[in-house]
Amino acid sequence: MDTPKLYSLPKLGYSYNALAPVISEDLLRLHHDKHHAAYVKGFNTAMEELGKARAAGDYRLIKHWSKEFAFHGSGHVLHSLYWAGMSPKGGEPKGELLEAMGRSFGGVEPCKTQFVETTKAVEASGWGVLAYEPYMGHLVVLQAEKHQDLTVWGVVPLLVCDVWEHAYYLKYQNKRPEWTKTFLENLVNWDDVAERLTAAKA
Ligand code: MN3
Repeated sequence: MDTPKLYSLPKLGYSYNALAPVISEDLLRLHHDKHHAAYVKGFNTAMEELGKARAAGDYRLIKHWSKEFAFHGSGHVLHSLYWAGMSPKGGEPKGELLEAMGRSFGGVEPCKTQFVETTKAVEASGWGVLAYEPYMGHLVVLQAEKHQDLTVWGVVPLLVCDVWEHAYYLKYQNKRPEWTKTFLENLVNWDDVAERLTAAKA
């Protein structure tokens, strides 16, 4: 059995003073070297603890470590995108991105305005996110108030199981594990899952 590789703190693509005066050197060092590094550490710890739980067959702390995994994992992914999404030179949207902004928002300025208004509306801590919604092919602006509530950002779902009570209660009542096990043993279209894995890696 392979052990998953550990995550590491990505290096910045520019020097620590390159974004000043918008982001000062002190702030960038603190944010990258301390805050982001803490997410990476937490992500790896959660991954290791989940591995220990699997090895021991002891899932008593699964809720805790799943939440830790989502919280630190999303923090790591979002900060990595954040650093990569900035450049000392700045720039303008062009090509395919420019066209997509036109289709989805009516242009660059409406997109930027919506981004500003959306992030203004984020309660307390959070993120503004410009994202690609693959089902309709739209660009969308989202606010992420609790990034961990959206699992690990950037993962590609391969298989999902509905565990809202409406999905199983008429037959399985409070026996959710029985529903989930039956689902996995009898219902899953593994060919579809495999195709999604291939597509996700392409
Ligand atoms: Mn941060």
